Amino acid sequence: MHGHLPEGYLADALRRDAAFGLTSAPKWLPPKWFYDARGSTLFEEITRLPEYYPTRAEREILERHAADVAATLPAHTLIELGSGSSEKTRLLLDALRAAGTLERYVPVDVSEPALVEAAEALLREYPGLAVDAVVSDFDAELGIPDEPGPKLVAFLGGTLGNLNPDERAAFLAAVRAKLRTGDGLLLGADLVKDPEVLVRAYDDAQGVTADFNRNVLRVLNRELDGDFDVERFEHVALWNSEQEWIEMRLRSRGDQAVKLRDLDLAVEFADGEELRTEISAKFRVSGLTMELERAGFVVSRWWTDRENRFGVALAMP
Ligand code: AVJ
Repeated sequence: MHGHLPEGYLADALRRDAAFGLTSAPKWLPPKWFYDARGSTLFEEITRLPEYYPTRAEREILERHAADVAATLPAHTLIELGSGSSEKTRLLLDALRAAGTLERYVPVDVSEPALVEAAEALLREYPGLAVDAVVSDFDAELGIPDEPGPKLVAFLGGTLGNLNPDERAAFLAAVRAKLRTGDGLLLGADLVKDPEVLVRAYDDAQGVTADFNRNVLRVLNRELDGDFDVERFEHVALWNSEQEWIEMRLRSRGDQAVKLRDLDLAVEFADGEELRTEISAKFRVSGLTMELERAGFVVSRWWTDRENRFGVALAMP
């Protein structure tokens, strides 16, 4: 395990994000704070919901095309950013192993428990594979190691959509700067589609996404000694047609005052006031191809699922 994060880094980052976001107008919090143990479990549950198609659509693409990926990019090392506990990784590992090139797997994630669990399972399942987990905040220091053989950096699940356009450009350029000729980036992106389908994916009938959204308040309560009355915030998911992204918000039911004792901060919410918790941008193949080109990539392949809901691009420096 390579801890690229200094002691107290995450605690400080959370304090800064909460202090800044909760005193901004409108109030906002970055989505990375959803993912404590409970949040990660809720996200896993989301991926199995009938309404949440992206995970299944991306898996379909990888099931059909992982061998193509391995043939186009005979990587010795697979580096997976924001790996979580992804079972989709196995499709890539299997394809690279079948191609005979795979030597090393490097999962990169902010969550150390998720990394340890994933790394241990893979070590058991893939004897002979070197697994070197890297704890890193991929929007700060990427955690992409310099490798001798060709490396494939995978950023799957559509997580790119959590970044706003400026952050996205900076992120893609930073990944590009870590790659050499012969390396590649495998990028999963959710595609623009019927807004009703999109909104349902982020506002499911069982309320799992609502619970996931509110989880960020529980994280603040625990980590910053806060007193958010979690159930007094209503889950909102809406389609921003201009920006082409889904927004998740938490809407205050009634006027409320919240204290975060660790920050010595009192925050007031007016009735109906919304706290913005996530954007999840949806892409067009043409638009994302241009963004990749602007970051210095050449897009060599695009694959989509049969219903054209989700895309996976293979881009090269
Ligand atoms: C993990 C960022 C890809 O944006 O679809 C799922 C997170 N949020 N439901 C997404 C999420 C609400 C997810 N990503």
